[in-house]
Amino acid sequence: MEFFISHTSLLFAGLSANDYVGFTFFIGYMAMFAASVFFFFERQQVEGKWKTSLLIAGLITMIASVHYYYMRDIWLTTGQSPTQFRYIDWILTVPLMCVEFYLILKAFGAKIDLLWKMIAYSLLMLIAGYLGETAFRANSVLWGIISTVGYAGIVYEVWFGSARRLAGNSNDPNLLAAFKALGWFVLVGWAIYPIGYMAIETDGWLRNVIEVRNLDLIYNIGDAVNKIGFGLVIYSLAIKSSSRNA
Ligand SMILES: *C/C=C(C)/C=C/C=C(C)/C=C/C1=C(C)CCCC1(C)C
Repeated sequence: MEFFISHTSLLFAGLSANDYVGFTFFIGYMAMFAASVFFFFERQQVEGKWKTSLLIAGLITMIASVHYYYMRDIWLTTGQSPTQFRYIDWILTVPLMCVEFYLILKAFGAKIDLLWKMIAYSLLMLIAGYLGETAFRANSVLWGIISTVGYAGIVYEVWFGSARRLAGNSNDPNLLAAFKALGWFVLVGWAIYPIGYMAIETDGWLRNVIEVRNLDLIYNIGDAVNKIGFGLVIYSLAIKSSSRNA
């Protein structure tokens, strides 16, 4: 009991009133936890194949929520960026977001190759980004550029590539609207991350504009918006498509 009390007070002593980055770790954790509960329960409201899409949406926010649980602690106890946990989270959740694209396009002819291509781009993007933030930080610009090639591949696929063509040929206005919304998440929502990355102190291009402490602030806001927002687009498509056929 004594341990419990001292542990709790230690935890809360660690979140000071002006630690805005710490706030976003807590908000991100709880928001993504709540979103997972929502997506899992709402599976009952949708039919057939949409249950899988909602399951994946819930897994994305749940995986993130568990990582935020650890990241909060690291931030509070050390004040350091929890880079390893951040990238472990991304390397699981970003490929799952590619799975969401594949699942909604499957009925309109998407082949498994499309999924592998998008996963390969994500891995290139995330592994290069991780190396640039950690082992090869002195060359973070170079690794950032390599990472951006992977990111550009995903953007190309969604805006101009085969994914875009399948959505365009679907003749399903609900699908097309949801696909476009997801495309904006990838183009604008995901662009938040390279901006955060450029705050890296050694040679980040924006290191004199954005404080390093804010890198986590930027990543935390980006994660909540992108993971919950992405899931909500899938959810609304699932609801619309289910009631139309019911
Ligand atoms: C839920 C997590 C998501 C959607 C994470 C997305 C991450 C990115 C789009 C990261 C991109 C990066 C670059 C394009 C260059 C610099 C390094 C990264 C990894 C921050």
